[in-house]
Amino acid sequence: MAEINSVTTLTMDGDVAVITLNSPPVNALSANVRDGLYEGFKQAIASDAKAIVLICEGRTFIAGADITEFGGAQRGASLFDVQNMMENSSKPVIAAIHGTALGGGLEVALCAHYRVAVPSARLGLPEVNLGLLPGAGGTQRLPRIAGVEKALEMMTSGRHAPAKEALEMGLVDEIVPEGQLREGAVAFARKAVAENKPLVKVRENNTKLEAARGHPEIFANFRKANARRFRGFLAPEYNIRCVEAAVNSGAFEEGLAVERKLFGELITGPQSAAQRYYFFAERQAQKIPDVPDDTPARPVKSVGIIGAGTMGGGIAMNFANAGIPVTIVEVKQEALDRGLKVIRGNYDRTAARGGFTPQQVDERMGLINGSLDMNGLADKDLIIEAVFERMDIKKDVFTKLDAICKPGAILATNTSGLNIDEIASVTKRPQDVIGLHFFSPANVMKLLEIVRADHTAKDVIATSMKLAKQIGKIAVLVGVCPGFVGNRMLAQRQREAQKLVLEGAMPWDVDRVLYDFGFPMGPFAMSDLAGLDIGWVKEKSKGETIRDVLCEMDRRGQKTGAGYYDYDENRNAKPSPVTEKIINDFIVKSGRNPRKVSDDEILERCIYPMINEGAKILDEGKAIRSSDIDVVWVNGYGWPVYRGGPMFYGDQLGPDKVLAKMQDFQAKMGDDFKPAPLLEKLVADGKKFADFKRQ
Ligand code: T1G
Repeated sequence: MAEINSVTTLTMDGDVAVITLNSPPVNALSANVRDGLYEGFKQAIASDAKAIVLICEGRTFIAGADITEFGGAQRGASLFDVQNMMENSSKPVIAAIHGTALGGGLEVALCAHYRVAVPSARLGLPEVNLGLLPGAGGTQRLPRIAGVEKALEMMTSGRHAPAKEALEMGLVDEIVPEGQLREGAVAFARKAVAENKPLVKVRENNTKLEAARGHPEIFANFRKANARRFRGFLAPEYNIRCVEAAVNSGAFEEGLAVERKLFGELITGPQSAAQRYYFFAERQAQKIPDVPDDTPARPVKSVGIIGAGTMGGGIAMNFANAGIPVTIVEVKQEALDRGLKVIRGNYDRTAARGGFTPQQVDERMGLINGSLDMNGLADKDLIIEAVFERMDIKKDVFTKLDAICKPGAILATNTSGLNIDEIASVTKRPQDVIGLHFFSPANVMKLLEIVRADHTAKDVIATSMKLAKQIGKIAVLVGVCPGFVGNRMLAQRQREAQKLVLEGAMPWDVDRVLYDFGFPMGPFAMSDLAGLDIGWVKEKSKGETIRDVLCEMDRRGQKTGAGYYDYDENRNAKPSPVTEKIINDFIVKSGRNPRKVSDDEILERCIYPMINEGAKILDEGKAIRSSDIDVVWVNGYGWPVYRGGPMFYGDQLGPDKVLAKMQDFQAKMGDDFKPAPLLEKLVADGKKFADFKRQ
């Protein structure tokens, strides 16, 4: 065995040279790995081996370029030189794939003459999720091997295709048994030599490109079909242009030149910077400084849920989807029946879209039981309360749970902002109480705000963080304060949105500015969707707010065909002259004159107070780091990931600019814009939100 460098070895398995990478955690193509590959292939090609196998130790094959090296000085061997050496090798090169061959990793594998994989392997080009495109020939080689349509779908979705599908699309040449990758790859290599198999260069296979040549509709239709999903993002369009170049340019090198140019534009642009920041932000959020990774978690083999309403039902589905039996407790049979019927309906709709097989639906429904008896929860490992958002009701439920549940059971509340310390105070086991704040629809929304109360035990936190991953959620640990992180910051935006309308901005102006910024929907369209009469009481309504007036006129949102907007029969919204008159009358009646409000002012007044509130949240220790706040907003509130998150956006703007604008607004409009002390301190210290570390 020859050690090429600290992460690469070259061994001979009979007449087959085996280059092995071992660079944890994911064998990313760092400078060291590229050097190892370059030297490894140079030696293997020069050796008397008849074939070469590339394989990786650890959890996975190469999972891409080393993202931490982006933006840094170019060091080490060039990836292109490694790829050219592999492709032009006079000996068959076989890539042996396990785990995830992603991005640059798949691009390296596509320069091998053949690829073998174990059944659990997954392959993909997810660069688009980093605001990028495959920059090592992937945009030119994937369409040649998998076809144009498949390449467009894989490159713009970033999804990881399972080995079986990869075999069907020609990305993999053979599936070898799980746990026998090395043997299988060496055997394949020997067979290639024995059968004098051709040294296939993917770059030379133009058949599938020629089939697409002269069919620009392929691209036009693809763009049209995905316009909504790609809105605001640059990378998907750039990926499409590279595949177009592959089809329309005669030569591989021409297409490669387009790839390099567009890759260069993206990697130096703000969107990729934001999405790369966000990639690490999501992983950082899993790290709790005072709860070490090896903190033992409590077993959660059974779950109880109090309340079969929209939230309770959605929450139950998450656990059933993860194979964990759930008991939902309700007070009345009809409420229970209604809740279980809604769950069934949700599953049936997903099955109708091909998301589940009927058998999978039955399996999941089989894991969800209903009950009217809370005592049935005595032996459950985790109980989640999802009842009406009133403190007295929550306290009553927790008092009962405290008496019923076994020692060591985790008692969680799904409150979206009530004081969890107060809820825990009615139990003799506050250390077992935690907040698990799911977002509606709970079976769909990825975000889970895990709320740490004063006495919550570390193993309860560790268990909840681990469980979140198990049920496919992205968890962020936050502290107890009104509205926690997400809703607390949202309140700032909602307040300003309402105030802007009372000054003359129309609801559709505010919505347009936030929609163009990248949010999926503005606050007023959102209110119309949810219904303006949530929490509105007809008997008590005195036309004191614009919402009151709208509801009194039976303009309660989409469901009544009118709210802030007017809706056509297809629920398409359009600005309403009725609402405009109501608003202007309202402003005049309050003794003010409507004024023209600029788009910039709308954006700044909706976003800057959120960032300012984020600074308060950090200062109070209700979030561990600024990037956690960004993970909450991207996953729970539709903040466009290509802007990183509110705190990242604040850092891009410059905290000094945010402070100056807040001070300007405060001078004009009062203490709603009072700068957070931490914001002032960071500016004084010339620091960014990302620099903030809790002492
Ligand atoms: N570079 C650097 N670090 C990486 C990394 C990468 N590509 N991928 C993962 N890590 C780190 C991660 O930060 C974490 O670190 C640890 O590995 C485990 O990751 C030229 C331009 C592979 C599916 O986009 O999707 O190739 O927090 O917690 O859940 O065309 O990581 O422990 O310190 O996510 O098991 C394209 C990105 C790059 C794949 C594993 N590749 N990675 O998931 O573990 S661009 C990607 C993933 C590129 C070329 C272009 C996932 C995973 P820490 P993890 P996991």
